[in-house]
Amino acid sequence: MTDGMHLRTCSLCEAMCGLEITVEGGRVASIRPDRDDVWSRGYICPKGVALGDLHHDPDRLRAPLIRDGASWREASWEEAFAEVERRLHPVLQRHGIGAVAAYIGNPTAHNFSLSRYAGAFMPLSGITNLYSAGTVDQWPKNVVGALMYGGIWTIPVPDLDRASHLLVLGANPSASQGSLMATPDVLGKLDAIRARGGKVIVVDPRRTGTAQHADEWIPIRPGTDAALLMAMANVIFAEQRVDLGHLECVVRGLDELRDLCAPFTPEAVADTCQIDAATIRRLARELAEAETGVVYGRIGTCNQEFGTLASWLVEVLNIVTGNLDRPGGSMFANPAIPSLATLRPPEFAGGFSFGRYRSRVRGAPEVLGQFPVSCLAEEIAVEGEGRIRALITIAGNPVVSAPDAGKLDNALPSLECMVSLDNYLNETTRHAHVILPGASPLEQPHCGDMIWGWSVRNGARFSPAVFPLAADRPAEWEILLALAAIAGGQKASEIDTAVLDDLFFGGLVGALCQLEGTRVHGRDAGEIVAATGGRGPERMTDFMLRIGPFGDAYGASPNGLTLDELRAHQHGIDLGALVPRVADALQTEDGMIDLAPAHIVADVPRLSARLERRDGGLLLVSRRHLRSNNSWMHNVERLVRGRDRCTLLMHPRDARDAGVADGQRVSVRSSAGAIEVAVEVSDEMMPGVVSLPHGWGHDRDGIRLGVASRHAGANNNLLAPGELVDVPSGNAVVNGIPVEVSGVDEP
Ligand SMILES: Nc1nc2c(c(=O)[nH]1)N[C@H]1C(S)=C(S)[C@@H](COP(=O)(O)OP(=O)(O)OC[C@H]3O[C@@H](n4cnc5c(=O)[nH]c(N)nc54)[C@H](O)[C@@H]3O)O[C@H]1N2
Ligand SMILES: Nc1nc2c(c(=O)[nH]1)N[C@H]1C(S)=C(S)[C@@H](COP(=O)(O)OP(=O)(O)OC[C@H]3O[C@@H](n4cnc5c(=O)[nH]c(N)nc54)[C@H](O)[C@@H]3O)O[C@H]1N2
Ligand code: SF4
Ligand SMILES: [Mo]
Repeated sequence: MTDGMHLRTCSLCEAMCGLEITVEGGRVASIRPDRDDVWSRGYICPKGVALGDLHHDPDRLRAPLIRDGASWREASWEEAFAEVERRLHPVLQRHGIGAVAAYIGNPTAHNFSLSRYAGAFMPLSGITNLYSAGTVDQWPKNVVGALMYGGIWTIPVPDLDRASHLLVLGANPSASQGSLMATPDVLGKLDAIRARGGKVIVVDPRRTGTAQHADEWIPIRPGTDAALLMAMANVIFAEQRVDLGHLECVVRGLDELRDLCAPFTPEAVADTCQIDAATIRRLARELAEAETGVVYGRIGTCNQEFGTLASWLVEVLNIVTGNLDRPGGSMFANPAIPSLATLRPPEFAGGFSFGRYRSRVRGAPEVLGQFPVSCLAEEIAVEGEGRIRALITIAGNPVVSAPDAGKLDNALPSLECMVSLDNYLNETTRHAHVILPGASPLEQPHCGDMIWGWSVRNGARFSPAVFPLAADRPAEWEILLALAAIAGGQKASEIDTAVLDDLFFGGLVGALCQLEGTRVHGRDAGEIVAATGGRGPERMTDFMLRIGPFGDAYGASPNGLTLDELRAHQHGIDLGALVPRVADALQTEDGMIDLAPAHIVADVPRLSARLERRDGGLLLVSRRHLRSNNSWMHNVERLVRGRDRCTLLMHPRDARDAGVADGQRVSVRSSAGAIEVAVEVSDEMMPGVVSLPHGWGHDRDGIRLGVASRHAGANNNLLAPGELVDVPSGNAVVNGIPVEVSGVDEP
């Protein structure tokens, strides 16, 4: 029944490639690019081809596992939920919901069910102790979006198709395929900028594959992008090049910004950034003079010492050069299906504030409702009132992906209850008491959720599941609802997820019918619910599409989109190039963009102090590889075969100084820990900086990852000190860690 050709969006990364998947005899026979896909037009990468391997992977869990001492037994879903209750309810009775925490991992954002129901899980369960991969990722962007544009997820995107000048900092789309910049074939788009006479510049301590598609590579000392960008702003002010263009009447704080930049002259920052002052001046002038120019910063500018300042200054430079919200500049996408995640949480109705409460052990301030993920280990390990005694992980592998990984690995066994919603028995889930398997990427429908919020064009597409989920298996949204209900105190045997879903959906429709500005404001919620068919994420998608900017608004725009209409367009619907929409995108209290938000400005003295610090030693940064995806795709043979990729890249001069030779095994040590890897001597690194991939270290006992265990690599995050965070966001610093390197065997 599943045999035949299926059109399908790849859900693995933001490129959202359209695929043609051929199934024969119940197995994936081939995966090819869909040349007629309106979005990706035939683009694909090797991971998309591996979706079949993931689906058929014998190690992928298909039934729940319950811990039995040191071993595991497969269980029915009823038994598994009963076991969750048996472990969780005593914690609730003794310590209350405050002793229960959740960790939400990255695949949540790429999963049809999880992305739409993570928002139901939190309020239904009553859990407020939330940790996520967000604080080792884009939390600085969320802080900046909230404070400048009024929305946590209001993050403008480079208009790659029309830009004539692109300055990329700390991003390597040749590996990552773009992040907070959704597009297929980024490199093709960079080439096109140059082909039409434009310029692409990459600022990165490593001469990456992306730099090879640029006009210029500018190496930078890790963690100093904020100083560079401050100096560029300084030049733009000093040379009277500020041009707000059509933003004049929505921007405030220009004078304060000018004063803040004043001390950061190119000469003042040059030594710190290791970029000469003349180059910094030129970078500023070229941006200001470009017909349409845009600055783009990603993980290397977030996961670092000054993540928020750097992310703020990216926006600042786009604004003061008049490039925000203009074609070819930095623009706001207009998603056809607005994500629930983009709705402002009620606790921030009156504007965003920070540090409303503090973490128990280190006193870290809350930022947008979360503590740094590196707090999780100590909140579990340190005894006392308020200790975390139960943890639910959802599509996350923090034992590999989060900083100070060793501490977390040691802390998890002390939990009274740990439940993981995950497809694998891996480094994190091996500590769980119950593992509940999610669907494979091909076993559920797919429809991009929040990713369309930062796509370089507007569009939409829906793909049905390729393989049906076995009849006895709940979908992931049902698992989330059941877990939420158990955490909320309900008995597992009495849970009816259909009722919970109706409650959640009805509540959502009711709230949006009352919210001013929505396309159903003032409408009868009961009628809207009755007019929306299906259940679960499909029903929610239909609703959000219909009330979205291109939707039929339940009859108000009769030619508008519905999910049925979207389904009929199997290759997707193109909704056109981005259009200027700043007034509509802004959700700030006064409808203005504050160039100098107090919470961010308060961190500038820390940057000034950084200019005084001399640090001559080696700094470690991270890197990604096209054939890898954070920690969880190393069990696919076709992606890991070939030479070892978990190597330390090191400049020849540094290798000579450390007395190590290409291919030699070395010890890499930081204040947090030590690992051993092979060194790869390469002048693609700038001197003084070494690079390791993250996501490896599959050498732990008790995991069930046959292929990955044979290509174990070492865990980069054993080296990341948990106390290193970007102050305004609490985001982890995993780039720019001081390390020492020495040989452990003969060269
Ligand atoms: N040193 C260093 N560390 C980093 C980074 C770095 O650049 N350097 N990058 C950081 C970033 S940007 C991120 S996003 C984080 C990622 O951090 P995490 O999200 O914690 O880690 P992942 O490796 O993505 O783990 C994903 C988990 O989800 C499971 N999974 C995959 N698909 C599904 C699914 O469909 N359903 C369910 N239920 N489970 C699924 C996998 O088996 C795996 O256990 O890592 C961060 N860590
Ligand atoms: N193939 C693949 N694709 C992925 C992922 C994956 O693991 N594999 N992960 C996905 C996820 S979760 C994310 S968040 C995105 C991330 O997408 P990107 O942001 O493109 O991430 P990286 O490819 O790690 O590139 C980060 C770059 O920052 C540089 N860098 C490090 N420190 C600094 C610094 O201080 N300053 C500057 N200027 N540069 C610095 C590094 O050398 C590296 O080249 O990728 C996504 N796509
Ligand atoms: S670039 Fe690769 S992983 Fe990303 S969506 Fe396309 S095929 Fe999938
Ligand atoms: Mo990420």
